[in-house]
Amino acid sequence: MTDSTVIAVDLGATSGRVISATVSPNRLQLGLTSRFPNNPVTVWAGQAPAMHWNLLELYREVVDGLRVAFREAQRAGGSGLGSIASLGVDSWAVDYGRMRGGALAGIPYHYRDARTAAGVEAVHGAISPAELYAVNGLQFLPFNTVYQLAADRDAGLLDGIDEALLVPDLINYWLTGERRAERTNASTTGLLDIGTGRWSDALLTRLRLPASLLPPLIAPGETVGSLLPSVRDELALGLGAGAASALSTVPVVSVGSHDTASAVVAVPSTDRNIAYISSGTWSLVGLELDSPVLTEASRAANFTNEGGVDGRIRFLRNVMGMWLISECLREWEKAGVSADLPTLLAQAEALPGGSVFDPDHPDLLPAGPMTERIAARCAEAGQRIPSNPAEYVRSIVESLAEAYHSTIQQAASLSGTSVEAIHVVGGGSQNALLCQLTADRTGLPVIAGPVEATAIGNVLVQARAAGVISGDLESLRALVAASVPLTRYTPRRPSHPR
Ligand code: ADP
Ligand code: LRH
Repeated sequence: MTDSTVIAVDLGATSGRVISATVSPNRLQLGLTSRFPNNPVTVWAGQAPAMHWNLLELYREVVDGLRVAFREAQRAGGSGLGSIASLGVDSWAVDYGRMRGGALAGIPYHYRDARTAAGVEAVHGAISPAELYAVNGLQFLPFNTVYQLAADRDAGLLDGIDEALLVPDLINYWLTGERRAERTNASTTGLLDIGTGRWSDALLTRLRLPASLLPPLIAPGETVGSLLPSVRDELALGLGAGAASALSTVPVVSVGSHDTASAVVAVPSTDRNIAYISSGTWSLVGLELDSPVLTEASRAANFTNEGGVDGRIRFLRNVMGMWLISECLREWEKAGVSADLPTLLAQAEALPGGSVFDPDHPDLLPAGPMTERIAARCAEAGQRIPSNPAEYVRSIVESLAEAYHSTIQQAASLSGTSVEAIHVVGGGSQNALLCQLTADRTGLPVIAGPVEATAIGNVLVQARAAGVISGDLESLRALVAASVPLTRYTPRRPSHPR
């Protein structure tokens, strides 16, 4: 086999896309892309508002996007739908649908919903954070699945529930009828034992969560299943006679279904002495390792050991990321202030500097009045309060660059790695000001791109499973480096004393 088409479904917390790609042993090319926003919905829930994902809307967008990709394959001629090797799904981590009798029961919650606080108390009342870390190796994030499940259990929301399906697993289930838990995303739940790679029965028992809640694990590259006949009919609408049956040969393949796992597959470097920043709604800042770091120092610094493709470990910390900018933009839009990101970034770049605050302060996690909260953080840090949108953007970018710098230093020292360059991938890699300030603050070269790293990582794992390409992650990364344009930022004199 020389080349093939695979389709990546990538659902980010800010937007989703369905992308088809052509892959051959020496070239990867992204094709037609269907993009759609991912707008959460907040509704009154009896005692307080609750924040949810609009998962049905997302699924509809996925189906529409797949149909567009299929139509494109037909138009391209050749073997038409027969040229499609597979499709694969990834999304943001931790969130899940509660299933009863094979149907979704209740609207899935957004990880920024306030209900998780009660779950944190309940879990830490039963198991200490140190004991948890020894088993799951995860950083403390108040929305890790384990805390959400504990909150749901205590609110009676798990009564009568047979299974919890993480978001990509739920989409896979709706497409194929097969219920699995993909390993990389399972590692973000807090219920996977990092030593054995299995669900931790010990944690489940101590947390009074039934083991039956968690589906059997599946690894990236394994086949989830075939499209359900009803799904094929829906996908084939308008594609002509015979399309539905042609789609029976297109399997759904398991990929690194945690978006960060897929993004890190596509970091375009074969060098192990690099740090990466997967820059989107969150900035995931760290290193790839062969084995976890489970020391007390690592736990105290809140570093995570997430499971990657091919058993690699992502040793990283979540930095608040582009969320800070997009939440400000949302606020300005509602206030009728004209605010478009490229213009604001250009204005922010023209400023001499900006206030630095802690971007990871827990107050900045929930949706809400972000400028007010940032102003409070600046005041607390004894820094000038920004007075217009460009100053806010500059302040956010300066603060993120500083957080990247300290996180990379810590990751290197906790794991005994020397870092020689930083790769920034994802939508945030287009933020030239942030890339340059990161180079300046760290004193390291920053290489930006690809923007669609997550979709590319998703594609690569499928292409390897189909036998179109082969080799270890370094071979896949060499293919990315040869296929996408990258931008290099060289450190200038630091804009702030380090
Ligand atoms: P996610 O997968 O979490 O939804 P993405 O990887 O799609 O996130 O990245 C989205 C972010 O990319 C936006 O929040 C925005 O800050 C950034 N971004 C998008 N376009 C641009 C641009 N032209 N310049 C700078 N940043 C951009
Ligand atoms: C990035 C991400 C990140 C998780 C968060 C919930 O999209 O998956 O890796 O910590 O969302």
